Amino acid sequence: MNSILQKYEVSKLEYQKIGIDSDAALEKLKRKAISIHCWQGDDVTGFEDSGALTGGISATGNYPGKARNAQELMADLDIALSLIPGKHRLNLHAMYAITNGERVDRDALEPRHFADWIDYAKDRGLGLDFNPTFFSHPKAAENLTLSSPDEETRSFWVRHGKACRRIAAEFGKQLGTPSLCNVWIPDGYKDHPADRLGPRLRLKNSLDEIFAEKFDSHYLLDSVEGKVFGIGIEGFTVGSHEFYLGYATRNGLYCLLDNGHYHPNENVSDKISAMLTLFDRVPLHVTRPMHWDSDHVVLLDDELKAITNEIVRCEALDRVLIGLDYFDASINRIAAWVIGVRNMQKALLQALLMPHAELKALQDANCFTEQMMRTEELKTYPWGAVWNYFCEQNNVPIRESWFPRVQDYENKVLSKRSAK
Ligand code: RNT
Ligand code: ZN
Repeated sequence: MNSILQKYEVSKLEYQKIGIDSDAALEKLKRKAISIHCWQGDDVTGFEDSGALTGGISATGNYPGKARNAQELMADLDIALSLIPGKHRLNLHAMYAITNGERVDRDALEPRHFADWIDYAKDRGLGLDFNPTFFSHPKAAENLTLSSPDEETRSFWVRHGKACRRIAAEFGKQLGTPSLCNVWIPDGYKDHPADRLGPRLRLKNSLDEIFAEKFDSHYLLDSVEGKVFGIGIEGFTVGSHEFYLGYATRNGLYCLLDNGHYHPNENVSDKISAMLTLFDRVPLHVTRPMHWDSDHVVLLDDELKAITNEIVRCEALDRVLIGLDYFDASINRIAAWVIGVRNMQKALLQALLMPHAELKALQDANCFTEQMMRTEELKTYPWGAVWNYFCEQNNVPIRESWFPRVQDYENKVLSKRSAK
């Protein structure tokens, strides 16, 4: 018997003593797909040659070897996927259209411009999610898109939103799993505006136009993502949380929560249960804000565990759609993917190995001392042994042994790429 399995068997007995079936936990973990964001691979650059990243978001660092085209991004993703246990989803942005040299503006994008991505996903058994790209474009230079007072600009972005929903619906149809199409816009002002209502009314009208076309929910799910502020847009954000929460509730859309988009003392972990009372699904962008929406690599920190504890406690593994959203250009980009996705899964696993029903019963009986004691003692249970066994079961390297593969790829492939 190998030691990974031996350690697992011992740990399994420990969990059994507190009423936890670790085999069942691993089954659930295996079935939970994480939507992996393609944009970590190239610092949110895309394939359009449209210049700098705009919209108040920023990827800092210049680690060598970033993907410069679709072939490189796909190859890099393959390395990451080979080191992550389970079957997942890939989250694309409109700026990753593959047009083979043809210049296609954002309002003219069609499903055929994503045919190579559909083939890529089909070959690997991945689902696809999607995002219109309302930034890094000449028509978004003022950080005003769907709320622009310039009608030509506003209607251009409305056409983009409509085009993207058709593309995402095609993903869902071809891959047999609904595609989440998430609208995030950078719109806002650097300083205190003279008019807050006007931009918000224009945004509402634009969304009404974009969401007028109805699609089968087996193919397409729609969400809107609010925010508190962006760099250079500190004074006012048109698409604030309450704007979108209300809009989504009234219009049958989902309201996506990005945990970098709230005031630092507000926690998305607390918002999940509130949203579950209103919506049948809650999409997330899991990231790591450091002081602000800095989109650092997801670590196994307290807030990540608080988020997954809530998902599992609410028995909402199938209702909470987990997507990642970070972009660190200062470290190896493939390692950044692997670290973040594996951490997301580790956090889910530790949550799946908790006796939630018993802890809830203690709360309802006002036994707060015992509830605290049990919660704290759980923290040193041997979930690491269960995680290692999960990696072995799913044929990916355990612990730090995945890293030499990334180093080898860096030496053989990434180091040969010149900076663009
Ligand atoms: C920006 C939003 C948005 C983007 C991606 C690239 O603050 O979080 O989701 O990060 O669309
Ligand atoms: Zn986000």
